[in-house]
Amino acid sequence: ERREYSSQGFDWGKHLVDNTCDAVPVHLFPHAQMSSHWTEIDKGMKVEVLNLDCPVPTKVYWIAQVVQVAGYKALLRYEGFGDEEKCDFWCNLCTHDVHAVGWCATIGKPLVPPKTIQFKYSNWKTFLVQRLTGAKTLPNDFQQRVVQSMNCPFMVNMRLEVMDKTQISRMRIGIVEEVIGGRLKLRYEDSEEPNDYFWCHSGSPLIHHIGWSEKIGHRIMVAKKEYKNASGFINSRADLFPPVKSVKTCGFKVGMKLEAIDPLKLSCICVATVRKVLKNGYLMIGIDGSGALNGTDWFCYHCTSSSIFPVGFCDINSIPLSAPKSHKDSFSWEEYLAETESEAAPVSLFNHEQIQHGFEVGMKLEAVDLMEPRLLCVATVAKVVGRLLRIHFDGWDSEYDQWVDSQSSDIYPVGWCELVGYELQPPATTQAMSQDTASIKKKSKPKG
Ligand code: MLZ
Repeated sequence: ERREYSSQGFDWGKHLVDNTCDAVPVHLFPHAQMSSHWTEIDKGMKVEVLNLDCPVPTKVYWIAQVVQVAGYKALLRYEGFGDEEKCDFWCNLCTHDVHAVGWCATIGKPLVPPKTIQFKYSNWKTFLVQRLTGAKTLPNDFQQRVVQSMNCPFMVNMRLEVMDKTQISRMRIGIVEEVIGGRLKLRYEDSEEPNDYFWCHSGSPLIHHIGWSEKIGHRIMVAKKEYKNASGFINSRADLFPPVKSVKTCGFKVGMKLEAIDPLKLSCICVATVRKVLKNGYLMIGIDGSGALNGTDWFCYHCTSSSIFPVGFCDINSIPLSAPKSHKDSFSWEEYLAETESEAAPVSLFNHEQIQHGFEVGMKLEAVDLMEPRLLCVATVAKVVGRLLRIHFDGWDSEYDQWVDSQSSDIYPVGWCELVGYELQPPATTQAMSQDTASIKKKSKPKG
């Protein structure tokens, strides 16, 4: 069942046209519904779609041509309008009211031309035959594929391990309360607050199967007894989670320096240190000069993570490196390493996998605000550095920007929220912005 949201009157089509922007194509998001089928979708193809310009009380359909594709959405023009664009309309191709050409005939529904242009032809049949000869349409089983692509192996009441948002250096037990489009709404099992949730995608690196922390030697806040037996809930098994690259020997050593995305301020890449080496290639990374006591803000990254980089990465890629406060004015890695008597983690230890992704600066998408992961927002690719993307939230200060991997499961195509029935946060308006800049967010814990 889909929920309907108004998204406060936000109109993706208008936003794209006003800003003369393209959207990131659906097939660039490996975790997104219909991703592997989307290369077949192109402008010029024809579909049968609800006729909104027809004075009858029942649903009738007409043929339309795809003028432009933006994520899941398409700009459509009813056949018969010729070059006239004034009645073009945006439509999510994955909704129930879009079908392959031939669908109406199959189920015995008449095709009815829009009222505005009804006078134009006396023989619509001949006109359509002409227009449809050789035209591409959707695959016949398009609707079934959409339904199938909504499947998610995670179920309500499943127990798993999830990062503790109040103390990111440890895990906690979470219970799946709701699944929307592959995203999970999790409740911390031990939490007493009623509306205390954490949202993430089922492919997120922040969740693991029950038993994972114990296996890799990570901290988890839980009584040993509860950890093993829970009644009424299903303990998640390892095979539900995306496999991580296995590493035979992890060369990272405690004390080695590196550069890392700050998990609490994702617009910054910071000077960081390996604080702990766990099993199976997992590391605890601390941001230098962060000041939190007892390593409560250390963060668990896998050694193959695309969010950690060798010393010099920012410099090579002209990204400002965030140095510890004590070194803000002039930072040099060479001096810093000497001063702290530490060594840089060797470049060979990092993930060098090149990804051909196709994301380009200026393209629009829907992105999770990871500081408040309940929020899915209108966003733009602001920078591309190899496989790394800088995501900007439309209308918000660049302080809110986030560095994410191009294969992150926290970014989605335009129209995704509409497809799965989730609220989309529209761009901040200037008015809302000025209220907000009064309290520009400093480092804070991720919220629900
Ligand atoms: N009002 C909150 C939420 C900001 C959400 C921004 N999303 C891009 C704040 O200002 O912290």
